[in-house]
Amino acid sequence: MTQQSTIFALATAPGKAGVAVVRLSGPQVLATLAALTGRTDWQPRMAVYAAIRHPHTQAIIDRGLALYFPAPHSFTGEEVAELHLHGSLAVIRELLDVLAGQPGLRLAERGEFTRRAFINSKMDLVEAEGLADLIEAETSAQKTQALRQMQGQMSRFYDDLRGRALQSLALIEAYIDFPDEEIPESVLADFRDSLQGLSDAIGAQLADSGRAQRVREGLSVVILGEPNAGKSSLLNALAGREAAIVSQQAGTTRDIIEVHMDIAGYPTVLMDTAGLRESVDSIEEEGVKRALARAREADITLILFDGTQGLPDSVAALAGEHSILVATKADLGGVVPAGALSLSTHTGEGVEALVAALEARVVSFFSGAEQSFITRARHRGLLQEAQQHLQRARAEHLPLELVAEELRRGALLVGKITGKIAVDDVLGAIFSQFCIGK
Ligand SMILES: Nc1nc2c(ncn2[C@@H]2O[C@H](COP(=O)(O)OP(=O)(O)O)[C@@H](O)[C@H]2O)c(=O)[nH]1
Ligand SMILES: [Mg+2]
Repeated sequence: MTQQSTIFALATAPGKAGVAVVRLSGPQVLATLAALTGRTDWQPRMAVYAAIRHPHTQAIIDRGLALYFPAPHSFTGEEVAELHLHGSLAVIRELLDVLAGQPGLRLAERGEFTRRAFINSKMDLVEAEGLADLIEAETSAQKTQALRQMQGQMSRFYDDLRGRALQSLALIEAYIDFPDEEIPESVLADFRDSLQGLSDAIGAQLADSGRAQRVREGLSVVILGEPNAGKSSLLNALAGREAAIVSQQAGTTRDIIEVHMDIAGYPTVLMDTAGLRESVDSIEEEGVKRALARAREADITLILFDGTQGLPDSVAALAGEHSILVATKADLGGVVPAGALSLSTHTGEGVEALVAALEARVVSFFSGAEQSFITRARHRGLLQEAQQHLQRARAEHLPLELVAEELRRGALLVGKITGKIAVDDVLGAIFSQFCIGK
C-alpha cells in the first residue's frame, strides 16, 4: 500500500505581507515539525513561538508561530500543521524549498487540501463549492450565500430530497419482493403523494429565476440604444472610470464591454453594447447582433435615447417589463416621455435617480434569494435530470419494477450533487478551481 503523501503549500496570498501561513497535511506532519523546530511536545491547536531551522544546517529560516491540529480534528481530517512566518519572499521561498526536500513531502495541487477534507467526510461537494465561493466573494450578498452553502444549508435540501427518494424506493422494493402480498390502495396513494411532493420541491427550485446563481455570477444589466445615445458615457459614469470609448463618431462601441459593479451589496455586470442601427460594416453588424442577443438574456435593460431627438419607435419596441427607459443629454433640453428617467452624464443630473431605480430593481430581483438553493449550473443540470426520472416514475400504470428503477436513478443524480455518489472526473473539475493552499 502506498502511503498518502504529506502535502504543503503557502495558504496566504503570494507576495510581501506582514504574515505568511504555510500549511501542511498528512502523516509526516509531526516528523516535519520536529525536523524544523527540534520540538516534539506539541499540544493540539496551541500556538508555539519557535525558531524554524534548516534541518541539516540548523541555520534559522525565520522565527514564528507553529500550530498542530491532530487528525481527525483538522481542516482536512488528517494531521495538519500551520507555520505563521513573516510574509517575506525570501523566507517563504526558503521554507518551501526545505519542505520539498523532506522525505514524503510534496507541494499540494490546486484544491488538494479541500479535496482531502471531502475524501475524509469533513465536508460534502456542495459545501466545498461554498468554500470556493466564499474565497471568490466580493460583495456582501455573495459572502452571505457562500457561508450558508459552506455551513450545509443547501446540502440539507439535497440530502432531504435524496432521503425521501430512497424511502419511497425502499417501499416499492418491499412490494416487489413480496408480490403475493395484497398492496393496500391507501399505501400506494401515499406513495404517489410523496413522489408528487418530491417532484414539487425540485420543480420549485428549478422554476426559480436563478437568484442564487445570479448572486454568484452577477445580475446582468444591458445598456441598449441607437448610436450616440450616450450609452458608453453612462457606463463610464456608473462605473466611475473610462471603461468604454466615448465618441461623437457613431459606431465606436462594437464589442460588448462589461463592468462589474456592487449595487446595494449585490453583484451586477453592467454591459455597454454597439448602437442599434443598420450597418454596412460587417463588424458593426455583428456587434449589433451581439447586443440584441445579450439584451434577450439580460435581467435588466437600460434603454437609452437622446432626449433632444425623442424616443424612436424601433428602440421603444425593445422595452419590456425588465427595462428602464432613460432619456440622455438632459443638459441640452428636450421632452421626456412619461415613465422615462432623464439624465445628463455631462452635468451629472439624474444619474443618482437612475442609480436608485437600478438599486430598487436589483433588490427586488434578489428578494427571497435565500429560499433559492441552486447556486451552480452543475446543480441545476443534475436536478433537471433527476426531475425527469421522477416524472417518469409517476406515469400511470408503470410496472413497479420500472418505477423503482426511475426512482433509483433520480436518487443517484441528486446524490451526485453533494457527492454522496462521487465520480472522479467531477471531483477533478471542482477542486481544480481552487487555489493552491486551499
Ligand atoms: N451634451 C451632452 N452630450 C453627451 C451626453 N452624454 C453623451 N454625450 C455625447 O454624445 C456623444 C455620444 O456619446 P457616447 O457615450 O459615445 O454614445 P454611444 O454611442 O451611445 O455609446 C459623445 O460626443 C458624448 O460626449 C450628455 O449627457 N450631454
Ligand atoms: Mg458607445
